[in-house]
Order: sequence, then C-alpha cells, then structure tokens
Amino acid sequence: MTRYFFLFLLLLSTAALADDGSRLWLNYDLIKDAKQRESYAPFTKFIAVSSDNQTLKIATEELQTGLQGLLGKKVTILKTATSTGGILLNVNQNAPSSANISNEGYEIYAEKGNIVISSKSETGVLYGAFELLRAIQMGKSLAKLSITSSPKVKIRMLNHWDNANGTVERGYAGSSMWKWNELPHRIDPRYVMYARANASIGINATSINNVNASSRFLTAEYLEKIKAVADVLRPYGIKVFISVNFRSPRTLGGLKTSDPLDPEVRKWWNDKTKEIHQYIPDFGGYLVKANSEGEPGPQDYGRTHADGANMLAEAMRPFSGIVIWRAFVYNADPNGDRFKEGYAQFKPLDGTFDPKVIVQVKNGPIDFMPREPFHPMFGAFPKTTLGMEFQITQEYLGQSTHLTYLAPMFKECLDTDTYAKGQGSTVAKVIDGSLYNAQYSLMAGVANTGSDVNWCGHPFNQSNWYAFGRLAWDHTLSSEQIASEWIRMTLTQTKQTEQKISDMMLKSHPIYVSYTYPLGTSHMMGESHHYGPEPWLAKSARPDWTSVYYHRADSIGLGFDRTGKLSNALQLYSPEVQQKWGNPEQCPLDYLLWFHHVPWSKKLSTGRSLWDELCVRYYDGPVQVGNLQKTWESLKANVDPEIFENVKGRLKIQEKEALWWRDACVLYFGEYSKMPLPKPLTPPQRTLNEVKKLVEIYHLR
Ligand code: BDP
Repeated sequence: MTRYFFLFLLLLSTAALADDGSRLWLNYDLIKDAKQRESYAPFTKFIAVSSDNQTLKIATEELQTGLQGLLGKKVTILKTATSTGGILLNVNQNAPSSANISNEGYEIYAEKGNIVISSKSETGVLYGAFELLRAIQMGKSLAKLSITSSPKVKIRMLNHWDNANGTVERGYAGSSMWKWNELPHRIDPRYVMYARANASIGINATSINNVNASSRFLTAEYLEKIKAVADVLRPYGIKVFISVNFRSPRTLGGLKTSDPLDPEVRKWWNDKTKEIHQYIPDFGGYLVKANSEGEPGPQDYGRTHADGANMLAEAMRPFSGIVIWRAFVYNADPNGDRFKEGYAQFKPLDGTFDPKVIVQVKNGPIDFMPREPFHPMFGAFPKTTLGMEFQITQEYLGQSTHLTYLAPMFKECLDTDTYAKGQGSTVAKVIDGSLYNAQYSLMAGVANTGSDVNWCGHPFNQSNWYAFGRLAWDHTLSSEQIASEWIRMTLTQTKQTEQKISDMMLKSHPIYVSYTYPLGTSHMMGESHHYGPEPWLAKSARPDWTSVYYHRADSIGLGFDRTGKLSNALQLYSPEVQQKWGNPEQCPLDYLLWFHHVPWSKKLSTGRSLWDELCVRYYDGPVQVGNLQKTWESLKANVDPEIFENVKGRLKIQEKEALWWRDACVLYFGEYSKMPLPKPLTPPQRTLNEVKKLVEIYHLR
C-alpha cells in the first residue's frame, strides 16, 4: 500500500514538473479543444510522399510526430494517396504559384479534399511541413488553406561564438552545445533537435565557432568533427560555415607570413578550401573577424579588408560557398568617435569586394547596445553586399536573468528608413538585397544556445531565437504575431493567457531600456562581464571601453554630441536622416543622447527637464518589472509549473537588478546635475559608494 502511495506521489510530482523547456517551441502538446481537434481530422488521415529522399522523410516524420502530439492520433504514411483527406508532399517545379516562389519557398493549399505542401525543393517542403504544423497550432482552418511563402533573405544564419574548449563567448546558457571531444564518433541527439528547431523557422546556415577564432578548427582533426555536424544538419537544409583565424597560414601552415598578397599564402588558402570540401562538399564558407579587438587581419601586412576578403573569395571560386567579412572594427582613439570607424575603414573599399564577399555589419555602429540607431553603413554602400548581424544572445540585454523580447528591437532597426534611394529605402531592403539587386543576402544572429536543458537559460530567451529566424525569413512579420506564435507553441493554448504573456513580452524591451539606457544613453555596463551598471568606469585598457567615453556627463549636461559641433557622425547618414536626428528639438527622445549633449535643465518634449525625465524613466523601470511580476503571478495556474517557477525566480532577480541600475545611474549622474529628484520620487536608500561595491561583488561571482 505504502509502496503504491509513494509511486503515486512520484508520478504526481513528475507530472507537476512536466516541461523542462528542452522541446523548445516544438512540444506539440495535445490540442485541448476536442472540437478543434476534430476539425483537423478530415485532412489528417494520412501523409503521402512518393520519394525516399531524406529531407522528405524528415518532413513526413515531423508531420507524423507533430500531428500525433497535437491530435492524439497516429497518422499513417503512404507512398501514394489512396483516398482523399490526407497531406500530400510534392516536390514540383510547376506548382501553381511556382513563378512567385523561390527555391526554398513553399505553397500549402487545400485541393480535392487533400492538403498539398508543394515546393521546388525538398527543403521547401520541409519548411512547408513546419508551417502547416504552426497553422494548426495557431488554430487556422484547413478547409480553405492557401499559404504561399518565400524567404526574403537568402542566408539566414546563426553565428555561434563557441570555443573548442567548450566555453561560449557571451553565452549565458551553460557551455557549448557542440561536444568537440566526442565528435565525430558520438552524435549528441541535441544536434538533431537543434536542426529541427532551426528548420522550423527557416534558418539555413550556421557558423559553428567563435569569431575570435582558433586555427584549430581548420585542422584535419577538427574538419572531421565539423563534417559529422554538417552531415547531421544537411538534410534539414542547413549549411555549415567556419570562422577562421586570418593568421592560420602561419600558425597552422608554418608559413612565414599570412599576407593576403603573398602567393604562398594564397595557395595555402586555396588548398585548405579544397581540403574542407573533401569533408563537406556543400561547405557554406568562411566567416572572418579581422583587425578587430586584437584579432589578426590583412592590415597587419599593410593590406586592406578587401585584399583579405578577396583572397578567401578566390579560394572559394570553384565552389558554391562565400566569404562573410565582418565590419566590426574600431581603433582606440581617445579623441575619435567609435561610431564612425567601421564606416571610415570600409567606405573607400565600396566596389572593390569580390562578388562572393558579404560584409556583415552589426545593427548599430557601436556594439549591440540595447538601443542603437541603425549602422550608417546601411544605405551607404551601393556596390557592396551588406549583411545584417544581430545579437540574439543578450550580452547587454540582461543575459539570462532579464526578460527581454527582442523582436521589437530587431524590427526597429529593419524598419528604419535610410533614405538611400529616396523614401522607403529601409534597412530591411538593404539587407534583403532588394534595394541594390544584390545576388546574395544575409541576416546573421549571434546564437544564444548552450548546454542548458532548455537551451537558452531564461525560458523567454527561446523566443529571441525563434523571432530571429522568423524575421530572417520574413522581416514584415510583426513582433505581435511572432510572440503569439511562440507563446502558443511553447507556453499555452489559452487565448487569454497568450495575450497576457504577449503583453509582457512586448513591453519588456522598453522596460529594460528604461532602467538601463534611457533617452539614448549607451555603453555604461560593468567592465568585461557586461552585466550591471558601471557608469563611473573611466579607466580601461582602451578609452572606448570605458563608460565616460560614451555618456560624456559633465556639469552642463549629458550625451555625445555627434553633430557638426563635435564628432559629426551624423554626416554619415543621408540628409533626411540627419534632419530627423540632427536637431535636438526634433530628435526622438529614444535617440536624443546618441547625438546631442543636452543641458540637464533643458526642457524636453515631455515638458520635463532632461534630468527629471531621466529620473522618471530610471524609476519607472523597476516599477514596470514589478508589474511584469504581478502579471506572471496571475498566470500561475495557467502555465507549466516548472516554467512558472523558473521565470518567477528570474523576474525577482530582474527587479533587484533594475533597482541596482536605477540607483547606480541616478546617484552617479546626480553628482553632475546637482539637481534634486523630481517629486514624488524618493532618493535611493543607499549611497553611490555602496552601489559601486555591488559591481565588485559581481566580479567575485
Ligand atoms: C563584443 C563582445 C565580444 C565579441 C565582439 C565581436 O563583447 O566578446 O568578440 O563583440 O562581435 O560585443 O567580435
């Protein structure tokens, strides 16, 4: 009797802790509404696929698993449809809308009592299968289904900053998901889960190692390991890229130099590229961080970025792969403006890059700050293919403890008008290739995946991986729609709960910005770990790694003057953009201190002085986090208990740390403004020195 009782208790407790998050948005939990389940029954009698192709097999199995989970019934797989009422998978060059869809695109439509998923490629069918499962989870009716979709961007890529020793640069979800010590002999089942998750949102490329690259990844030993990964990812439509160290000809090849114009160096890269293709015939290409933050590059030999990139492009010429060259470069000039440096170094090279080169540009000119104006290179390089680099991992955005949904931030950048070719020349049109008719197009996101059981640390961080993929596929999707899809597939099927969670997500980025970087401030985080506030940081290995370099607080005011009076970085933008941001009276408050040094007492459009507005925002942030907590608490009975507790704990940390940011910034800037807090705000209950000590504690952790 007691034995059974304990067994019962055990079952009860495992049932209560049901969701560890490992299934991501592919949990396919049973649709609770029986009526809805029944409505899908007439179209889910079987799945028909005539070919044995591996990708189609994966699509079929995904549909089978998905439908079994969602509808609670086994769906049979047939070679050919024997009756109506099934899902037909077709690879078809002449499908009805084939003129309008690209090779990876798909159509899903109801026809003669069946649902047809059709594409010109097997991968397109796989994407269509995921879309159908999504449509079912979103409660769409199948009877008149008609979806046509093609990716807007060709290369939709994750950049892993994973190292050979298992650590992850700026990773906040455990250690690396790649088990280099086990590869190629053991294939961790998570590689397959990773491939499914990526395919489900259309990601088709991955660079597997840190841009601060070790040459080790080009050794035969590692190529064998990478091949094993590539073999797993290939049937899911994902190509593998490698980040390379520019000095590899010397360190690995034993040459005297790595000068890109040296014939022996060029031969070394040609041979190495051929060798890689023996392991990975469809190798995606190279990703290169050169002459940036101490990494080697062509400038070490008096050559340009184009010389370096074009050398690698030449090595890649016999193959389909490409070269992705990062524009994240800046010099340590105390009197300069880091904002301008990528532009300055690359602008003279516009038009000199090989067509196989994509220059990958971070969304903003500094470094993945929680809010940055778009990078001035977008729209200013008509003769170079520019790709977008977003950061999914939340280096400056609360890492894995602050709830920050990033789709609105990604979209803010993509939707901004560069005016490069007149009104409507958005950043999105630059990077999807439509503005300049580019052959290639790229959107890359620095991955937030790790060995944590739920992949991303904070359960909500999964939504940023999801959102990145969805936007790379279609940047016109709204943040609301993406949030709603993710919530439905991951957390709840109940409309009301979904709406509350969506509301939390959509508010989360503005909340984060309000207690960290209001009004266009930036780069005031703790040194090296990039967590917590350190606005007083004035000394570092480089001036542009301090905080004072950016906020420029003095007795007069706050902010970096980037008008003609000082750095004139504004001049890098088109006249229309300059007009919008160049006048402090008209500049949107969200960008104000990016471009203007504003007096503390200056009255803003809100009717408050700069100082008062700053304080109001810093104080509002933690209050809003409190509201997030209340909303979450109200959902206790409606979400999985394990996820509930996990998020609840992290929201508590977030609240504590929002207060930390608030107190640090208000106390520190108060020493410059010398103004009292506006009523009814009450001063922090600790001194600036006490707050400064918190950073030391963090360092010790
Ligand atoms: C910065 C990170 C650093 C990266 C660098 C990069 O702090 O770890 O190596 O970006 O993008 O944000 O290369």
